[in-house]
Amino acid sequence: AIAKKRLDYQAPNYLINEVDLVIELDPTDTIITSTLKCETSPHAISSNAGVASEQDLILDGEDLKLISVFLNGSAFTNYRIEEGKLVIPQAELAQLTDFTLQIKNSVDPINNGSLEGLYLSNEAYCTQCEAEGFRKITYFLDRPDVLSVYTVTIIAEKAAFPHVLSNGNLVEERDLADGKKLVKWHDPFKKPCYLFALVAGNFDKLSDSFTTMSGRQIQLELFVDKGKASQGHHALASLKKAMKWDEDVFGLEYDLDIYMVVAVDFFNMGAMENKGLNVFNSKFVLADSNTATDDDFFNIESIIGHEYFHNWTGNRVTCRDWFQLSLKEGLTVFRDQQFSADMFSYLATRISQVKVMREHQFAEDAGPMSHPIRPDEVIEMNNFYTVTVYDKGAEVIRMLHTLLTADGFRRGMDLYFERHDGQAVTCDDFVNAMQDANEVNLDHFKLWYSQSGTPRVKVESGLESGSKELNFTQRTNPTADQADKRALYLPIKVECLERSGRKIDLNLNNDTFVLDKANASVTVPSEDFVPVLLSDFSAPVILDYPYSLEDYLLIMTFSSSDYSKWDASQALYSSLISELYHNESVELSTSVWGKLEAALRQACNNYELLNEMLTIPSVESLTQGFEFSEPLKLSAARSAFLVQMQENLQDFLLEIMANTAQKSYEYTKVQVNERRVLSAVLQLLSYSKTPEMAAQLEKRFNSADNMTDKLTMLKASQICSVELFEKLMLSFESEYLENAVVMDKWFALHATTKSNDILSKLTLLASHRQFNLRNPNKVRSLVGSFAFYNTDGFHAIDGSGYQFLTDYLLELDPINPQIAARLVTPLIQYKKFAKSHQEMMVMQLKRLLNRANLSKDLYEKVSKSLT
Ligand code: BAL
Ligand code: ZN
Repeated sequence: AIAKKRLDYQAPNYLINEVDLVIELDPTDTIITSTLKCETSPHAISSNAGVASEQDLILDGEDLKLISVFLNGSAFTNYRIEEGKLVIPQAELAQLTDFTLQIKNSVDPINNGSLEGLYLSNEAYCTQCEAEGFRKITYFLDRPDVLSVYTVTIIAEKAAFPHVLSNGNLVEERDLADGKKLVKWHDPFKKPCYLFALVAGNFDKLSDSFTTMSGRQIQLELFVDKGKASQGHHALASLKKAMKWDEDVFGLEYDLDIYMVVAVDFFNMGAMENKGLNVFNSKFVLADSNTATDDDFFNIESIIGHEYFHNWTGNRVTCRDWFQLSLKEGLTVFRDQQFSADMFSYLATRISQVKVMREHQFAEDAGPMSHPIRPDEVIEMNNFYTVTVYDKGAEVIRMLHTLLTADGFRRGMDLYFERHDGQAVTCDDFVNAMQDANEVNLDHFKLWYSQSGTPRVKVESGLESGSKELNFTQRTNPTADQADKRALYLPIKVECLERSGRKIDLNLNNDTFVLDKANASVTVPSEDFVPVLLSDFSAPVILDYPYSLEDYLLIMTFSSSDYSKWDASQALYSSLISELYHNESVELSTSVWGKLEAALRQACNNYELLNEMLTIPSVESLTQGFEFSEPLKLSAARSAFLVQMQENLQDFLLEIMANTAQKSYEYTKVQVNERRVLSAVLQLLSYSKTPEMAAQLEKRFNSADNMTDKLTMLKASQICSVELFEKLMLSFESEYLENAVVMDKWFALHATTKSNDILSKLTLLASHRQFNLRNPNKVRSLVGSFAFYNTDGFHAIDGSGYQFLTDYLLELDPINPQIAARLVTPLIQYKKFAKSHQEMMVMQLKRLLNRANLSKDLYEKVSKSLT
C-alpha cells in the first residue's frame, strides 16, 4: 500500500464534460454503459506537451468486469488494464482534442458487502460514491476536480422498483417489454462523480414543498421503508427549517426544482449529500416519540441540515482533491452547529461538540493517526473522515468566525461563492476569500491547516511577585506524524472574577485575548482574582491553570458564561475523581459536597445548565487528562465518585426528582431539558442500588409514553440492579423486536453492561435474529459500543476484550473494511494506557498486521500504530 501525498497534486490531463450512463439493474450482473465526452485538458497541453507517457488516459476502476470499449463510435481494443485501471494510451488520443469514449462493464451489487459503489440490500439498490466509490461502478477519472453534467438512464423491474431515482430532474419514464421500465434523470449542474447517486426500491413517499426567497417552489420528497411514513415528518420539517435558515443566515437558495431524501438501513456513514438526492442512514431520518429519543430528534435535525448545507458548501463549490476534505466538511459541520444552536439551544449544542473534541479528537491527536485538518499523506481516503477533519475542522472555522465576527464571516462567504461557484478548490482558497473580504492577514492563522496536535496553553498568574498579570504560554507536543510545532494563532476568551464574584473589566475586545506567539500576558487590575479561561471553547486547546476546588466553585456560581459554569463543574469532578484514582479509599471532604450542592442549586432555575452540571465526565474524557491511565482503576474511581456524590447530594437529587412531573411527550426545548435533568438525577440516584430505587425505575419504565424516558430507565437500571436491567431489557425486546433502528439501542445497551461474562453475552447477541454482520448500524451498536464505551469489558485484565474485538475485525475486514477500520480505533490508541494493557493491545494489533490480504483501510491504521 502506497501513500498519496498532498503536495504531489497534478491537475487532470483530461476532462470529462458530459457523462451519459445507462444502468440495467440486476442483482448479480448489472450492466453499465458509460458514454464520456472527453477533452484534453488545457493543463495537459501546456505543461506536458510532448511527454506522451504522462498523458495516457488512466481511468480508475475497482472490482469491475469490462465488456467493451468504443472510441468515437468504433470498437477499440488497444487499451490496457493495470491494477484494475483502464488505460487508453496517449498515442491513440494524440490527434484528438475532444473525443467520445464508450465503456461497457458489469458489477455484482448483491455481493458488494463494502457498501461502496452500487449495492443491493433489503431489496433496494443504493450507491455510495464518496470518496472513491464511483470507480466501483464504472471506469472514470474518480477525483473531485473532474466536473461533469450527468444524464442517467436506469432500467429496472417495474414491479419490484416503483421508485427509481438519480440526481437532478426526472426527464423520462416509460415501460419497456418484459415487465421492465426505463427512468431517465438529468442533472444540469456540473458535479464530481462522488456526488452521483442512484436508488431503486419500493418505498413509502412523503411529499412537501418549500418556497424559496426568490419565490421558486421546490418539491420535497422523502422515501422511507414501507409502513414508516409516519416516522418521516420530523425529518421533512427539519429540511424546511434548514432551507430557510441558509437563506436567512447566508443568503443561499436551493437551485434544483426537486430535493429528495432516501432512508436506507445499510449505510456506512450517517448520510450523504449527493446532488438533489441525499441518501440517509435510516437512523437519522426515522423518528416518532415512541421510537426516537430527544437526542435522535436533535441529531436528525442537525444531519438533515448538514447534508442540505452541503449543496453550497461541497456541491456548488467542491474540493480540488481529497486532502482538502475539511474545506467542505469542517465548514459544513460549523454551519450545522450554528443551525442547531439557533433551532434548539446554544449551550447544549456547544457542550456536545466540546465533548466530541475532548473525548475523541484529542485522543486522535495523541495517537498514531494524528493528522492536520488538511492531511498531507493518505493511504486509504476512507480513513480520513475523522473527528480531526470534521470536528476540529469546524473549530478552525469557528475561530475565523470569532475573529472576523458574524458580519465579517458572511462577507468572506459571499466572496468565496462569488469567486468559486462551480469550481473545485482548496482550503487556501477559502481562507483567502475570508482574508480578502475583510482586509486582514490570515497567513499565520493558516498554520491551523497544516499543523496537527492539540496545543496546551499554560496560564500562570504573576500575583505572587506582586505584579498583576496572567501569563500565557503555548506549546504543542510532537505528534506521531509531525515532530516540530510552531506557535498558533489562538483566540482565548477570558473573564476575571474577584473573590466576591464581581467581574473585573479587562479591556479586551470581545473578552478575547489573542495569543499568537509562544508567550504573552494580560494585565489584570486586581490583587486577588480567579480567571475564567477558554470560555465557549474559543480555541481547540487544552488549558492548564492551577485552579483550586474553591476556584471551580466560584466559577460555577459567578461566571457570566453558562458554558464556563459547566466547564468548571467538569474540571471539579475530574479533579475529585483523580483524587480517588490515586487513593481509592479517600473519603472526599464533606465541605466539598455542601458547596457543590449550593452551586448546583443556583442552576435550578435553568434546567439546561443544571443537566449539564449534573453530568459527570465519561471515562473516555477522563482518560485524556492522564499521560497513561489504568483504565479499570479509572472506571472504578469514577464509579466511587458517583456513589459518594449520590450519598452526599441525595436529598437535593430527590427534591429535583419530586419536582419533575411526567408530561405527555412533546419535543420542545422545555420538555427536553426537564427529561434530561430527570435522567441525570435518576442515573445518579441509581448508584444507591437500593430496592426502592429499582422499584421507582420499574414503575417509571412501565408508565413511560416515549422512547427517551424508556431509555433513561434502562440506563439507570443498568447501574441500579442487574436483575431489573435484564427484566426491562426483555420487555423492551419483545416490544421493539421488529424495529431495526430501535433494536440498535438495545444492542448498544447490552454491549455497555458491566458484567463478568460480557463476552459470552456479546457472542450470543451476535446470533440474535436482528443482528447482521453486514449491517454497519448493528456492528457499531454491538461491537462499537463495546470497544469504545465498555471500559471494564474492553480493557479486561486478561486481554480478552482486545482479543474479542480483533477476532471480530478479522471476520469483518473482508466484507466491509471501512467499518472494520473505524472500529479498530480504540485498539490503536493503546499508548494512553498503562504498560500491561499496552502489551496485550499490541499483541492483537500484530495479529491483525500478520493477516494475509488485510485491507488497505486496516493496514494503514494498524501499521501506523505499530511504528
Ligand atoms: N460527505 C460524507 C457525509 C457527510 O459528511 O455529509
Ligand atoms: Zn459532510
